[in-house]
Amino acid sequence: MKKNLSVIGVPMDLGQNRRGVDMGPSAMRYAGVIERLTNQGYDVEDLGDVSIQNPVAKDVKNDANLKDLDVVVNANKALAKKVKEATAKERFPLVLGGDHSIAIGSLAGVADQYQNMGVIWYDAHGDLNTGETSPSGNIHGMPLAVSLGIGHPSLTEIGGFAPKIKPENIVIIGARSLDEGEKELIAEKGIKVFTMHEVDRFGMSNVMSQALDYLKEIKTDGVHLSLDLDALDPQDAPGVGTPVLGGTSYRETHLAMEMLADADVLTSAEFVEVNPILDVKNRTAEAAVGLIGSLFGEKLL
Ligand code: B3U
Ligand code: MN
Ligand code: MN
Repeated sequence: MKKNLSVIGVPMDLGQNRRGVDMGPSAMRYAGVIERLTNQGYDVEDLGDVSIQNPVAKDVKNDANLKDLDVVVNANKALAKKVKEATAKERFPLVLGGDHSIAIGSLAGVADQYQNMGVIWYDAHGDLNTGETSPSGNIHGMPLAVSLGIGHPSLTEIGGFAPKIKPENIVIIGARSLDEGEKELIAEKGIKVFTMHEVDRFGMSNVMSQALDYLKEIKTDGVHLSLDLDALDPQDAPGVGTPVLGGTSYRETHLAMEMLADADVLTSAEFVEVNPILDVKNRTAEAAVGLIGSLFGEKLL
């Protein structure tokens, strides 16, 4: 793993319905994320937060079933620029959300620098909707489709090129809530998915080994981890906007992070959907920061 990190906060909560996820970056900083990384010997530069234009917009609808499209587009353009700059300076971008719509900007920024990006999407959801298939019109349910070049052009063209990633370069882990249109897209594009069924059946260790082998075959030149805290079971991560029962445990997720650290393949990461208003004593932010610790090499002994 690169020894120089750039931390970028994105206080975005307009990609979904529940207010408060804009405080996610503060909650993770409060839980000590910068100190944890510094203690591991990293050179950490905290770039602060991307500013969100009109942060009080809400459910601004358009014909395309995309809520608050303009604000989401502008924030992602700004984020993509910061991520691209950090990557160009040989730094590892660590993005703190904010709702998952910000993955559009993270991936636009890294994909500018890596031609054959792998993506690990650790999430209860597929985030493979478009305005046409989305049951909610919430853009946080769409970033993976957008990054494949599928969706509204003002989203897919962020950064000036599309697509950002190839379907065969994606591994989804932890899925247990997929909409019909998402299932169709998964089948059509042949996207690799380890649902909770596979996690239960084979165990996290086996699933992560398979995921890492799969990405190795593809010969990726960079790998991005997009970790949605709702992948975890709501008992371990209650502070998320759309909790889904039956998720990965805190320990299983630590193991996944430790295996990623050992594999030493990641070039960027983001932790999203921490909502302190829905949380219990900052438990979800603390879980996120604990996981970040493992991802960046903290050991128990
Ligand atoms: N698939 C649903 C729900 C959802 C997606 N992402 C989250 N929830 N966190 C949708 O609205 O697209
Ligand atoms: Mn998500
Ligand atoms: Mn999710």
